[in-house]
Amino acid sequence: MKKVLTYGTYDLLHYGHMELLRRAKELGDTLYVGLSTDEFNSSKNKVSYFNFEQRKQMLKGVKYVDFIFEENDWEQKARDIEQYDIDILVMGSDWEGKFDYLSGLCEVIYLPRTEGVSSTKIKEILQAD
Ligand code: C2G
Repeated sequence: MKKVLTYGTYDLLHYGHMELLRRAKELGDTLYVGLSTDEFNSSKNKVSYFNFEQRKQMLKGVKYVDFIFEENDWEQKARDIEQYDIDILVMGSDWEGKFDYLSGLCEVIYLPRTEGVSSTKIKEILQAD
């Protein structure tokens, strides 16, 4: 059973997120998602449109996702990989190279980011109304 792990905010769930989750799941059998908490986001000066519980609820509706846990800080990834016995860490290409330090613990794969869509763009449209 190959276990795949990815992280994100997954705010205003959109096609780019779905394409990432779909391709990540295709790389293994089980997909774990570290979902960033509102507190972690605020430490990145990032405010999501939907709160953690709402974002978690939406992700639970995605057939590719098997397990969701809190992403509270930048340091937890190595612990998560060990704890969940992860085989592959997958992130979008905007993170290219940023998690190579974990390649001693698991395979690290960056998938091409889906162009033309982002939570930021969608939020701007929502706030313009
Ligand atoms: N993504 C994508 N294409 C898009 C938008 C996002 O492939 N058009 C990918 C990102 O590369 C990321 C995942 O979807 O792998 C989730 O994106 P975000 O919710 O924006 O997450 P991010 O802010 O990148 O948080 O510790 C890592 C962070 O939690 C990642």
